[in-house]
Formats: sequence, C-alpha cells, structure tokens
Amino acid sequence: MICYLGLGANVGERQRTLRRAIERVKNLPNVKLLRVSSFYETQPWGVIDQPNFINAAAKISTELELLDLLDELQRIESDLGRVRRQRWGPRTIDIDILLIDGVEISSERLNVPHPLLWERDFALVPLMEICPTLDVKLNGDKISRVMGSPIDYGFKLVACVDKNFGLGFNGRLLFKIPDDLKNFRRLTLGHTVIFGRRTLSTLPNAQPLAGRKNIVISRTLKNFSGAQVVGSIEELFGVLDAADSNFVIGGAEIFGELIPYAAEIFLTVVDAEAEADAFFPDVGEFVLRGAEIFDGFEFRRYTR
Ligand code: A4P
Ligand code: MG
Repeated sequence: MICYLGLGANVGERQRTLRRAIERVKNLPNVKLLRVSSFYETQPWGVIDQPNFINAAAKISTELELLDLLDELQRIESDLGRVRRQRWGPRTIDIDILLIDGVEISSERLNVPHPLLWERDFALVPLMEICPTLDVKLNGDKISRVMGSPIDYGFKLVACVDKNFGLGFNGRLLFKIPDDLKNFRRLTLGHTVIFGRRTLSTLPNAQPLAGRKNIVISRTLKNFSGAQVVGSIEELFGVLDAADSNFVIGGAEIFGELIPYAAEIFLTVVDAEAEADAFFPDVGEFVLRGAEIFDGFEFRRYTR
C-alpha cells in the first residue's frame, strides 16, 4: 500500500522536530519510507492567530492495517511532545494521512483522502513535489521553500555491486576493480564521505580516507582518529554541511537508512553474479540517467 503523509509543526524547533518525526516514521516496523519532500514555511490555515508552520510530505509503503498505521503515527506525535488542545491550533507536530493509492475511506477515526486536502496548499505543495502525477489546482496561499529537509543534504550514494545488486559477503566487498576505485576517488576527493563502522574495516588499512572529511555512523564507537563519529542519523544532520557533496559509501544498512533522502546514486555494476549476503537497497524511486559501459562493468548514474 502506497501512502502519502503530511507533516506540520509550528511550535519549538520546527525543522528538527519534522526530521525526527520523519526518522521515526522511517523506523516503524512494516513501513518503508520511500521519499520525502522539501520543507515549506506556510501561513497558518484555519486558526490564523498562531505562528507560521513548516510543512512537508512523505511517501511510504506499508503492510500495516490503516488504523494501526494511524495509531503508530499518533504515538509518534505524542512521543515528540504533541498535546491536543485546540482544533487547528498550534502543535509541536501533526502527522496526517493525506492520500493512499487506490483507497477511499470515511469512518469515525479516519478519512482518506484527507477531506480538506484540496483546500490546503500547505499540504498540496509538498505532496505535489513527491507525487508528480497528482493533478491539482492550488489556492494561491503564500508558501516558501525553506532549508532543513533531509533531502537538502544532497546525499549521493556510491557503491559497486554485482548483477543482483549484491554488495558484500562476510563483511567484505565483492569486487576490487582498479577503474572503479579510480572513479570512486575522483568522485569523492575533497568532499565528505559517510559510512558505517563495519565499512571502516573494509577501507585501506582500516583507516579514514585521505583528502576527504570522514563521518562514521555507529551506535557503539565513541571516537576514531581522523574521523568524526555520530551515533544516529539525527546526529548526522547536526554535523553535515548541506553545501558540500555528502557521499554515502556503505554499508548496506547505511544505504538503506539514507536512500529515502538521497539525491543521486552512482553504481558500478559488475557483469558477474557473486555470492552475497548484503545488498544495495531498491532503486525503484530513482530514474537511470546514464550508463557508461566498459569491459566487464558499467558506471550507472541515477537521480530522482
Ligand atoms: N482523522 C481523520 N482522518 C484522518 C487522516 N486522514 N489523517 C482523525 C489523520 N487523522 C485523521 O486529528 C483529529 C482526528 O482526526 C484524529 O484523532 C484522527 O482520528 P488531530 O490531529 O487529533 O486534531 P487536529 O489536527 O487539531 O484536527 P485536524 O482536523 O486533523 O486538524 P488538521 O486538519 O491537521 O489541521 N496551517 C498550516 N499552514 N499548516 C498546517 O500544518 N495544520 C492545521 C491542523 C491547521 N492549520 C495549519 C496546519
Ligand atoms: Mg491531524
């Protein structure tokens, strides 16, 4: 089931709260976060005498029953400090189900599509960004894009895989192809590389990469000479420079965490089938923009 969520916040650190809410949605069991919109600053709709909102939209696929999904979303709202006081009033975080592909429902607890969706540019503008086939007429409300969405960090994923998108086996990479390593170096030199702790041990001499800013994501590692260590994706956002190129270089788990936010993917696909126990995530939300074909492998580039 493909489902579009609308998120809004107008109390506290709005961007940070939205990022935390999106991370929480991403980590729900039986939910896969596919895509996130930019953040937009919007004027309050309904009850006008309250601060501006930041709004965003997210696309998920889920196996959950609808009411279980609603329960989970409401739990995230209350965990992040949402208190229900006034209808349409100020809120730390609001998560609404805007649309579900092929589903119409009106019941006591749930109305989908959200009945007021078409009157609300604060919901429509972010939604259109991640659902380009949606054909809507906007109402002319004042809305401006602001920075702070996870997609504003411009993540670029770089990996070398076999025909089946296999990445590694037993904690080791599947391939060591000189032309691929050269291409990797050309892409990443002078920029930021982000990777998990287990990927650190696959780097030359298990050392950070020279000539690049190295960031390790690890729940257990506290520090590592030559690299900055962060304990979570939320913490990662706190240390990144959105203006730099932020290359994500593995492993499978980190690719999975960051692909919903990624702008671009560089894949070296080797013309072989190897035994693998770690795989690159599904690139279904991306479009193949180009391929350079060589003897035995090809360089592919994907964007949204
Ligand atoms: N509910 C029914 N359908 C849905 C659905 N599709 N998604 C029920 C989520 N919930 C749905 O919501 C009340 C009840 O609606 C829920 O218990 C659920 O069973 P709530 O979040 O507890 O209360 P609320 O948010 O105050 O009411 P409502 O009507 O949901 O408010 P909205 O529609 O969320 O509007 N202006 C700007 N610029 N940006 C905003 O984000 N948000 C609001 C709140 C007002 N003005 C705004 C914004
Ligand atoms: Mg609501």
